[in-house]
Amino acid sequence: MNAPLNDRGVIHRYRRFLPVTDATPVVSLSEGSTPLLHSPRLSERTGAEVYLKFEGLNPTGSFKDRGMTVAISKAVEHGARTVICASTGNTSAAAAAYAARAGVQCAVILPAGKIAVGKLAQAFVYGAKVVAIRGNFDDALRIVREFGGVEGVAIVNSINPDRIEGQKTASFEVIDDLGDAPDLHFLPVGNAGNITAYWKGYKEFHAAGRSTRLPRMVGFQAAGSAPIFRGAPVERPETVATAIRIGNPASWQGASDAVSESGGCIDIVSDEEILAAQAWLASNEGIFVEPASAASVAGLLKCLSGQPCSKCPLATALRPGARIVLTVTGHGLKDTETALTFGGFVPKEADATLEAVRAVLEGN
Ligand code: AN7
Repeated sequence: MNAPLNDRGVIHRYRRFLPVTDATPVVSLSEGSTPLLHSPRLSERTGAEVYLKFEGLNPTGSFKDRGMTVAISKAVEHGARTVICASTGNTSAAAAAYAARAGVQCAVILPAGKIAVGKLAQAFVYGAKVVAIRGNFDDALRIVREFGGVEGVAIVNSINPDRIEGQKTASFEVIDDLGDAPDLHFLPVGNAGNITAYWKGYKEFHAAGRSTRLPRMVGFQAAGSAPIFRGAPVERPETVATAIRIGNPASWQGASDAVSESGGCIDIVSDEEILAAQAWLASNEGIFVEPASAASVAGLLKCLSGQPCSKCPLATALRPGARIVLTVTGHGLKDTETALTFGGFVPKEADATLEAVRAVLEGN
């Protein structure tokens, strides 16, 4: 029902694999169908074919839009008048936008002082009610869970299975673009919903005969926020990549299953490695992603430089013809403050003359 002419969103594209019916009002901003960009330099460095799934090109600038179109559509179908989420920023931006589109209220609970400014601006401008708690993401999610039974309120964190359903469409797109699943799939891990969703999507398309194989799933956590890697919740998670500053992931089990079933692993990258990878990707491939997103690239570079984790599946994939996909989850414009601060970027001023400008360009 009601798929307007301009709706090219993930529900429209993959309806048959999603929990929607003719009774579901489709709330979409034409998310998904993001580019799978070939990376010439990473391919050269690995000897394999490396591709970047650039999720920053979704309507609100991150992969969260895929899950949100399904979650909000289902919430509206079930009569919700308010949606609520805890967030490190991107979920709140997506929830606020899709709630606005649906004409329902949105409330977002955020860790105070730890949200990239672009994401905070999105939540406000899309019209959400914003509460910044003196606590971290894990505290915010604990509070949101308590709204579970409230009449007319739908939780749109990834503990809502409709979010995972929508996010699995990214795997479908990778398979549709490559003609098969890749050998390896790298992605950042925070609350672990995305790695859970990708693995579900790969398994479903494989079962449907749309791919001949399954990839090994490799997830990267920030070293200061790495509960799955360390095997225990982290009480005070810290990282410059605020999107994945999470100490007790809701989809921990899903991530563990994805790596054990696929023969992959969870590894860590330091903040320095994350920021270096962010700068490298922007200045070498022309792709500006936020710090959390650069964790997948940092992970690949780390594995290549000879410090892989003990179970690293990369060795088997470093051969001509092997295909490695890295998801870069969010746009660099979300968090320009971090990029400017850590890059030490300040424009050099000059008088408004040719000579003065040339002198600056030549470094005098
Ligand atoms: C850019 O917005 O958790 O492992 O509340 O924004 O599925 O959590 C964001 C997570 C990676 C990690 N990259 O994904 C939130 C939130 C970016 C992100 C992740 C997030 P999950």
